[in-house]
Amino acid sequence: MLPFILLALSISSIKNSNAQEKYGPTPTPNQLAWQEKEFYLFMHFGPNTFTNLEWGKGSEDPNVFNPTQIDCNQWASIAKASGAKGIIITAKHHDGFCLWPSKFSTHTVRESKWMNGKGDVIKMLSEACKKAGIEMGVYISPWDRNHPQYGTPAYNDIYIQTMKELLTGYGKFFELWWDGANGEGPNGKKQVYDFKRFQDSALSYQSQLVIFSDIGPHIRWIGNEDGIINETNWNLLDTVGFQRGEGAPPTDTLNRGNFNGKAWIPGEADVSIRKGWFYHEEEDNTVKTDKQLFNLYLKNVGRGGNFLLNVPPNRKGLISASDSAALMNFKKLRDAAFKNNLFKNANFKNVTNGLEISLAQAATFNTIQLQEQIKFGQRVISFEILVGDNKSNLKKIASSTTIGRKKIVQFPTVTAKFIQVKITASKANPILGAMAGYLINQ
Ligand code: FUL
Repeated sequence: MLPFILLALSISSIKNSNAQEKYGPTPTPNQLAWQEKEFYLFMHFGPNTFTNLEWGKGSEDPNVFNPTQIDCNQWASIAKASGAKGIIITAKHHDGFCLWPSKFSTHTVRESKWMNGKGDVIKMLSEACKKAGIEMGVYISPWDRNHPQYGTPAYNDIYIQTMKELLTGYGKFFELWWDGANGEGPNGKKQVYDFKRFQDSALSYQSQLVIFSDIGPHIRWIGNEDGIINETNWNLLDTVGFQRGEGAPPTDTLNRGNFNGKAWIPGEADVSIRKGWFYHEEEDNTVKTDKQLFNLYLKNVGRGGNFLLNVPPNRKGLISASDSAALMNFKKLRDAAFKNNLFKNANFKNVTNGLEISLAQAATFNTIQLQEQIKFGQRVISFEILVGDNKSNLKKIASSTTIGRKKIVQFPTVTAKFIQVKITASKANPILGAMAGYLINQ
């Protein structure tokens, strides 16, 4: 193994980084910017909200879509207040219903009585997000159980036109979300998707987009809908020979990435605040608590991924009070947990196998946050944390694998003056970024 050159620095002083070499696959600037968002909301909304289904059949009467008090400013301001950096909306789910009056479908808001057929949820939401100062993304389901051309080559062109309409008509989106489900259309046929053309077209309309699917190209599914990423999490994935949906890599691989994967494809953890993805009144008692959300945050953002939390608007077209309260309290928990970095004024020293931190006075903590400067690639394989009064009197309190963009490690509360982060295995010289210590009440 190469000798370690550690650039382990306090949050306020990351320097010298440009002198470093890249190792292995590295993120694009768009992927780096995406990682910084950390947390944003998902909103499933459409006919299913009103029919109590999760997968609409596509044959629903468009008139079922009738939110009586829709207020996208409420969605955006709740998202903003919760610290979410954006909202990704199901512009079109598997039932094919378009939340905007698409020219390429006859199953849209235009065919409904809602706002006399003059409504456009995508327009309303894009204006609300702009006003609130958050970003927006779109879920455009390739599977379409309504479109008469589905299952024929013509549908691939229609899907591209549909994307074009959305991606050229409503300002910039940060993310495009492709679901892996591919069932039958109204004529009983399955579609052979031309994902290569879909991808090239989408990026030709908005080059800053990051595209999510089971296998990227930019962001991967984490293999479950529980919001939990594996403790070992490589931002690398081998995608050659795999497909979206049924041909995707095993879920366990998606959950941890590939150690030697050839492409940089970090994980995004999608999970619903409620049991289902769409709003169902009978699931009002399944809203996750602020503590449950915080624990998920530790297991997704704290393991180097992003957190996409689904908060579905109800039949009125509003975020329910219970969901909003959980979000506000989740924000308070995050703020309280990460307010006081106990290593803020510490002395950091790079040593051959890691990093030593000396505090002026002993501190009491139970959480350490580590980061790698991922623009140089992901390198650390495993590490240990030792603490004591001084260097000659150390006790191991934690060990873990991989760091990536962020690793939050928790352990029983200790009081110590001296902390050692010992890198026990690494692919190349580790280049650490910000490091912090916290006492989190749980
Ligand atoms: C799944 C879909 O089939 C669900 O309906 C939902 O949209 C979820 C986020 O992705 O695969």
